[in-house]
Amino acid sequence: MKQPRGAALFVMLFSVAFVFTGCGEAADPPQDEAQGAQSAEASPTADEPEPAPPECESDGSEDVLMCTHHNKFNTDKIRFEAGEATKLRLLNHDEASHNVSLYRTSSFDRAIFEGEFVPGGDSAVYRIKPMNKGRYFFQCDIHPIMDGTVDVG
Ligand SMILES: [Cu+2]
Repeated sequence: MKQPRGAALFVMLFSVAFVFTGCGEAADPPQDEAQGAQSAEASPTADEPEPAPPECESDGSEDVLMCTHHNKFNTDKIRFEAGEATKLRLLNHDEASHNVSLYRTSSFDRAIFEGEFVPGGDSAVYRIKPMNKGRYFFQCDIHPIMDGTVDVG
């Protein structure tokens, strides 16, 4: 009785060892498969069509149109006519409020025009007094990373 049991145990241990060895040898290929699956998973999301950006088209009522989307202005360069009043329309396509203020320098410490804040989904027309020729700077005062230059000429 003892010997057959011992043999059976030996066979079991051997099988277990074999199974482990088998797993160890097979460990590399499944990893590659997993990587392949990951990249295959990533491409459908990359191919998904992005929703069209909201429109930013002039209706002819303003001199300069600026739009916001995803907390960015549609432009980082705007231009005014020197010595003439400027109607600047701000179209806010975000949920956050934005404004446009004009500054003398890129340190944004001397505002020469401070635009009212425009709530998300709203728009406003700013009436900016005539400015002298030169380079100025604009920013959204809530999100100073939203900035750019104003060339008056
Ligand atoms: Cu803002």
